[in-house]
Amino acid sequence: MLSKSVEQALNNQIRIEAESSQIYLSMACWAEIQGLEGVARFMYAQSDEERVHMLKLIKFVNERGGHAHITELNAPKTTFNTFQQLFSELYKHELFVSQSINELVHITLSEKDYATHNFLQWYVAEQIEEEAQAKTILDKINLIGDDKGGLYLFDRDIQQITVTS
Ligand code: OFO
Repeated sequence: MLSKSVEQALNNQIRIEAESSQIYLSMACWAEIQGLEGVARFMYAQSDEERVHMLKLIKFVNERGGHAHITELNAPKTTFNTFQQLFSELYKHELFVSQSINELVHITLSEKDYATHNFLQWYVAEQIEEEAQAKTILDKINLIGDDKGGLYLFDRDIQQITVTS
């Protein structure tokens, strides 16, 4: 059984994962209309992945005697100045999500909720991967800068990155 504060914190994370999915969907749309198909595909996959993260939390809350709340979300940004900006925002967003997972883990420990603590370890591991992946991509795009040929190759190469959920 979940305590009220753990339930509330999990519901907050459900909203964050839903917003992450929308943010990456919006990034996918922008990349698609710029003609960078590989980047768009990567972002669509990221968006799907965030929805999986959200659903996992929803199921857990409902199975543990809580009630997962589906709420209104903040609208994501729709345009970006450059691909560097796009990937810099992706990386920053992943750092924010990691921070939020850490706070959630902290709450489960202070509530002595070891079942939820155990469940959240999957998210802790996932965030390590997501941060590393976002950082690798950001480093590459920073090297390329505005070079059109470099961007073309980057768009082709990003399709090789396998998305794990
Ligand atoms: Fe849900 O992991 Fe990215 O944000």
